Amino acid sequence: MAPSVVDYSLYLVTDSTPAILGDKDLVAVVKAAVEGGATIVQYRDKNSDTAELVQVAKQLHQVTKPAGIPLLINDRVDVALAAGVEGVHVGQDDLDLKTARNLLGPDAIIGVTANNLEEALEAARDGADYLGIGTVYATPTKENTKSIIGTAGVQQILNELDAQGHSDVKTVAIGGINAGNARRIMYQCASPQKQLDGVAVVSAIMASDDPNQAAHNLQDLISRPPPFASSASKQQLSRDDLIAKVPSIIARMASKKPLCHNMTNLVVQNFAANVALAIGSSPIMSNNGLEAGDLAALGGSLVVNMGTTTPEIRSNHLKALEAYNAVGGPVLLDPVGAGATQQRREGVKALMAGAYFDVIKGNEGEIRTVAGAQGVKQHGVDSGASQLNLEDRIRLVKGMAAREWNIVLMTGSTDVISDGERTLNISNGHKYLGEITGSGCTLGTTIASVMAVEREDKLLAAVAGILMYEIAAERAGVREDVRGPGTFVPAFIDELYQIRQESVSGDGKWIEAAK
Ligand code: 3NM
Ligand code: MG
Repeated sequence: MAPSVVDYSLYLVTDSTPAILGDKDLVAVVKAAVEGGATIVQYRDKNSDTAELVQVAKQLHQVTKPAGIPLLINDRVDVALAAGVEGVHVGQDDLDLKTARNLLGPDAIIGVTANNLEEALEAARDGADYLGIGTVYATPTKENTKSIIGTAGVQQILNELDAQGHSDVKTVAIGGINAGNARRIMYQCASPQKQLDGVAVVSAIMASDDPNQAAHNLQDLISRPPPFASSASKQQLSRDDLIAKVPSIIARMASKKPLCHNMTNLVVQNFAANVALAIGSSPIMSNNGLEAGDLAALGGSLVVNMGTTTPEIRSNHLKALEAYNAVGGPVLLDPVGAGATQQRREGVKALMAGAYFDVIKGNEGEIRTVAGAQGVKQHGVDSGASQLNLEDRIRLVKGMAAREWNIVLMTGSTDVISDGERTLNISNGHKYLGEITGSGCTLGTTIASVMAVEREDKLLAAVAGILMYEIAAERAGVREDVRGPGTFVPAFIDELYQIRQESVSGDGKWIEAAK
């Protein structure tokens, strides 16, 4: 079997320990997984004696060979030679790649574990056929892993492999991958130039009661893009052309009255519901993750706001996110106070590892915390600096959106928003927004409401929400009856309502205030 034609899409790594295999038979599990859709198998057994390893390897080979898929041995070139299998997988502490290649020859498949950029580049230079990149997410299966690199870490490696001329080396991600995240991991790890060839799993198949079904399900999940993937290519419109589309999108939102599900903090529930009603969406304020599946089925969007979060609320957020991600319902993360406490920093990490967000919206400090939550070094951002200039803000927002394959909005006197390719600055708004509670949170509600109806172009949807919101604030702020924050709030809700009515009646002149 030529290494170049190997299908790496669903890479099964075996585990014979009782904690994972239970009382199942190893060979039977592998057979079921191969029949279910595993495309390559690595026999990994850190405990058995050599004679046993060779014997089991031969039995496994009798399963994989007729199925036309490769069998590799973890670490042990001698066992691979003795059993006559297709290759080996070597970790960083195992026999080096060049020696393994000399022993096994040019046709053997040799893979290497890569935890960071240096290891990946070295293995690629030395002629690895594929890299097992990880640890993506923390996993009880292998507790002595070096570091958790997240999808961002994998992406950085893919990027650099391509940039340094190693686009031909195959790649699989490993660590904590299961049916709940495999599809998102395939999507979010990709760099624009190089995608993962597959995912490697241990427990998701080996610990399953039905390894055939588990493999079948995983193969099905990774063979198609996730429902939240952008369906349309990003329209390369000028800023003015993009903005000109906004009033008709607001009109569409107001006529469809989409459901906007808010999992928000205690302080702003009432205000957020009023803002949703004013702009023409249909709010539901529910923090119960168990009913999110029913709500997600109604075709609306979800706001996850960390304002008054607790571990219990976080687990409700994760349940709801799973439900919305499964159907592609747009979700917006508002990481309120993200960097302020250890609890919140951990909360952000857990949410980022557990779900896809179509939009992440926050102020400078919050966005910087989220950007760092995956443990990736932020270019040009000194964590000690308190304030970024506009150029650095743009670079951070654009880079993070490209990395997450989503929309990132950093609010401020000038808002910066990007989908990783297109980046816009918006400078509307009014100073009273900074003098009332919940103005950031309800901007999230507004954007999410628009996202529920504008699914093709997520950036356009978010821009429409920001402009409606900030132009309404501007109009309210200059009204004669508004004398301060107190009178501003009802005037603001009225202006949101007015802008909605103008848009619905086909009068889109309000958008001319965009700046
Ligand atoms: N190698 P599960 S993580 C074998 O990071 C292995 O190099 C890893 O198990 C690495 O799919 C890992 O059950 C175990 O999370 C992956
Ligand atoms: Mg090893």
